[in-house]
Amino acid sequence: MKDEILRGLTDSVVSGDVEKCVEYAKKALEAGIDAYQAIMEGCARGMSIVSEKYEKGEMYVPEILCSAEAMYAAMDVLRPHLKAESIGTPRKVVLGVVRGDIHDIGKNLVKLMMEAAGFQVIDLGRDVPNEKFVDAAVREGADIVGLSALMTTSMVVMPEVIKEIKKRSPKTMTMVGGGPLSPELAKVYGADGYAKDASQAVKVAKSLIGGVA
Ligand code: B12
Repeated sequence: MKDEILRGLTDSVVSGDVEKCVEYAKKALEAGIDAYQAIMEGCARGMSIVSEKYEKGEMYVPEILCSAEAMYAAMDVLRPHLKAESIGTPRKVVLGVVRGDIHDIGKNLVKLMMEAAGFQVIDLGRDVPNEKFVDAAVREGADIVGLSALMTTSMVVMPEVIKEIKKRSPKTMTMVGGGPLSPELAKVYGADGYAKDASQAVKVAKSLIGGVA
């Protein structure tokens, strides 16, 4: 039953069926499935399949955007049911997609998971100019700045942003993520942390602020 519902969620994200996705999200809640599990093992898994299918030439851009819509619709149903974790004093995370890059589906997933874990997320959106990250880090006294990039052409601005944050807001930790990034590259860029997906992002963020990883 549980597996069937999670598979239903995944399949309806892949097929971009908003109505079905909402239906399965409601079914998940009725069946007592944890909202976090439904998002990660239902919705996010669906988006991973979509990315793979795109790479293989089995799906095209308009279909991918339908899948994202379906995923967002399910997330709207599930979000209020995420168990808000307490991490003591709310920690601030400034999050955004770097300059020149409009891929924000992954960043939005990271935001949702971070909020569910008790972080206060200041979302700067996508195609964010370098100075906007730095200004927000200083203004907000951010504990962490999370930078997302999905393209090899856009990720190259990350070291510039990180360097400037270290200069103007030395206590702020930085973490990076997105398809072309890797732990090695994150180190080269001077980031304090890297995560390959949204649930890892939460673990890494907690370890950066000295919480339980
Ligand atoms: C969807 C998509 C689009 C959509 C974006 C819609 C949107 N609002 O996001 C649209 C159609 C608009 C688009 C446009 C383009 N795209 Co595109 N797109 C994709 C695609 C198919 C899927 C990306 C996605 O959403 N994946 C699903 C999410 C859930 O996964 P994710 O983003 O990786 O996020 C997870 C992790 O990476 C991590 N994470 C992400 N961010 C962060 C941040 C932090 C701090 C942390 C810790 C973790 C973390 O956690 C996330 C959740 O688990 C990828 C292919 C791929 N395999 O990735 C190409 C891809 C990224 N696109 C590509 C390209 C080239 C483009 C275009 C230039 C195409 C064009 N010629 O116009 C434009 C770029 C426009 C621009 N200036 O940005 C290339 C990039 C190649 C490169 N140079 O590296 C890819 C890889 C496809 C390819 N193989 O050619 N694209």
